[in-house]
Amino acid sequence: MGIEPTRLESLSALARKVLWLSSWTIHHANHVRPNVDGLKVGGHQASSASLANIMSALYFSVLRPQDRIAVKPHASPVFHAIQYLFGNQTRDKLENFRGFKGAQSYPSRTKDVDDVDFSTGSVGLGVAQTLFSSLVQDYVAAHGWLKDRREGRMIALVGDAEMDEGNIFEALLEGWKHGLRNTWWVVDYNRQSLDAVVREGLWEKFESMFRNFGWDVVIVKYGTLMQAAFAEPGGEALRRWIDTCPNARYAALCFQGGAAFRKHITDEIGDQGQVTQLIDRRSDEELLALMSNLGGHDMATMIDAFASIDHDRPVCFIAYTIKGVGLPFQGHKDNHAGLMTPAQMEKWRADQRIRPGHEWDRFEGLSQDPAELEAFLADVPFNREGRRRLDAPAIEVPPQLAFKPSPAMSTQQGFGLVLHELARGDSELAARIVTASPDVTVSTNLGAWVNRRGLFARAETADLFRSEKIPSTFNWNFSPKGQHIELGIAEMNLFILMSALGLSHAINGVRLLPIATLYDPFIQRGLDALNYACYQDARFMMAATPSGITLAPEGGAHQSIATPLIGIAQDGLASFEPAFVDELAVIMGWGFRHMQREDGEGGSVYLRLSTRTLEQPRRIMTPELQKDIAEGAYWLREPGPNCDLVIAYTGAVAPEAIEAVGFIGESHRDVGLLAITSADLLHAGWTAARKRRRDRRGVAYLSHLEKLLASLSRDCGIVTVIDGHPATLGWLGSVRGHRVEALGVEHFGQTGTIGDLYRHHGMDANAIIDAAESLTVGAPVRHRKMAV
Ligand SMILES: Cc1ncc(C[n+]2csc(CCOP(=O)(O)OP(=O)(O)O)c2C)c(N)n1
Ligand SMILES: [Mg+2]
Repeated sequence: MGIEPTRLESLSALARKVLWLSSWTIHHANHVRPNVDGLKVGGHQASSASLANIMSALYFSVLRPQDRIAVKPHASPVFHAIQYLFGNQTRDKLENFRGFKGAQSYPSRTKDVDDVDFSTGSVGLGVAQTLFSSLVQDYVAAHGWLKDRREGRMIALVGDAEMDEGNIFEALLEGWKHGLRNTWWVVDYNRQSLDAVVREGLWEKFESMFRNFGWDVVIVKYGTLMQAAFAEPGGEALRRWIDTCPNARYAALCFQGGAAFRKHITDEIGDQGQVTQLIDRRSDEELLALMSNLGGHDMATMIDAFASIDHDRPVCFIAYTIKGVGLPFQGHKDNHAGLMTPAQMEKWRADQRIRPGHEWDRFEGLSQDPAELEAFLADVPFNREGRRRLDAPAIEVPPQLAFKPSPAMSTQQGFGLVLHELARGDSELAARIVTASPDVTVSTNLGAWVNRRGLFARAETADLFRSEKIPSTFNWNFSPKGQHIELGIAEMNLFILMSALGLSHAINGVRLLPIATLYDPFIQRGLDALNYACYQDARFMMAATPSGITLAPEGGAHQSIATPLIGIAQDGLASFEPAFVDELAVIMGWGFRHMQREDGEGGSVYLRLSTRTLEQPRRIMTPELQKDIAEGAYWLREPGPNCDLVIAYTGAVAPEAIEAVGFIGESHRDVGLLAITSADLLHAGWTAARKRRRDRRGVAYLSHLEKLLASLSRDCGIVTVIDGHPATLGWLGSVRGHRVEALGVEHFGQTGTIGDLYRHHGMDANAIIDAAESLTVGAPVRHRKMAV
């Protein structure tokens, strides 16, 4: 091995340039650009410096167009600087780093212009994303869809403190189960976090853990200067001293400089002749350069380390680095938010031979011929095929999804029936669906789908129970053609897998339609990963079931109260809670289309389902009704001309609402019954309509809900009811100024029958009637007789 000297020179020069540009970007944001908020841009300079060399090695030499990378959030300026050198990022956006529409603080797929592969920001998630993206690549390849595209490596640049995030370990376990390949994690082992210096010996724990999971581990500790020094007489003693020096001490000495290193080493190892001479041969500056020459900061060492991998097993590189290397605060434990002062920057600028006013010039201050560097950059493999983001045509979705109806069913059952019907057919839509569940495949009604479509694994395994002819409802055959990915219980993994599957069109150029199933309350376990998946615009559908207190006997641990509010608030996720299965089928069809929209309007879909069996309406699904269901609401009973009361319900409480309307109707003839399939879309539509009117883009434009409520008089009362937090629908009164009584669940935990709990939480028919009476005048309404 060994890299050609001129190539090494160019790479090292570019790495220095990347360090300069990333630091200048941050400096500019703080000291040059007018900063009206007085906010300092912290948390970037030291973290970026730590990775500047490693990232330069990767982007300028090691990476191939098919590789995909998740960059540690605080190394975003390094990423942008590299892209700037490639000509993929503009000076304007760098000057506006962290500003409105400027380069993003953390690399963002959706907001940055420079072809970010994976967004990062919430530490730990980007790391796991690479692992799951590799599994998705295997899935796509096994189904024969990769065609002539080459397999890429999925690479994460990981902070050492980032490794504290539990989701990384959850992902490791899942990767091991699925025979992970083509994944590299490069740990920036600077032994510093945000607040502090990390524990001693962490690398040993990493090493044994990764090896345990079948990973190759490459420890990159010493740079070439160090290696040369170790070969000198006394070099071994120096190496021992470096190896035993505590993290905090090493960091502090890096900050203090060469003289401090000299004093400390001499004091600690005493006069040992050769080692003393080794140190004395070097000036303070040279000694600091030697001691800062950890593997991660040495171009040749990093290139060799990456080139040493000749297999497709996953690899963890533990690259020793110094946080803030090359900057005045290198190694200081407080440096996470550290910034150079203008005076320090001025000195550094002069040292780099960068003329004032030429700070953004791409090759300023480098001794190499600019034309040569330009030619070098033009030939970099990573950038050779132009824009890396791919696309795939949308898969056709039929106007109506079929299912085998029965007179009474739950939405959870209906979900299984719709998928079963798709599984029985041979549509392209069904071929592109890939389901996944965190150990709740059977209990969320995916069984029939899985029986027909099989489980995915790279190697074939038959269901032993089946081959032994032991009766079982489920057929668990694994094969490369399977379409269900069975996960362990960790919900974080489920959502990161959705994030990876849901970006397959952009990463692999192959459209997949991923569906996740899980228990509704456990959305909260994976919420940050769900948010992350939405943030990077991954497209998937999730069916969360059972939900609410409707699974009454299961008790508080499994009851979800807040999820409808999550459904409203989560950006990028359209949430629905149908009551009836024909509605669900409409929503799923709409959902598959929504997941494939590329007009800035598309997104992911959340179906909040229930195990409660309801009598199903017998009706014809007209195009008008379909449209209303997909827009979030329709009148199950139109309000009459003198309507003074509306009952608006969502989901599994439909029977209570219908029953209450029956009683109320005896004395209020024109009462309306509003079926709300999506509080989320209604709210979003209302907000968008107001904005449109304010912007004068449509002065008379009304949202779907505004149109539905248009005929009601101002003094009509609205009772809302949902098996979830009442605030989900409580805002309905603000739309046109109606008084509202919002019913729902605010407290955890009681077990009981559905009847017990609806009574307990005040959302049974009588509670709805009471709420209605409090909003109206007139004769008392007859109530449902209670069993004694
Ligand atoms: C989930 C999450 N929690 C907290 C943070 C805030 N944060 C950003 S960087 C950081 C420390 C990172 O240390 P390390 O991973 O070692 O990276 P370094 O700064 O050393 O490069 C923290 C706590 C975050 N971004 N995400
Ligand atoms: Mg660190």
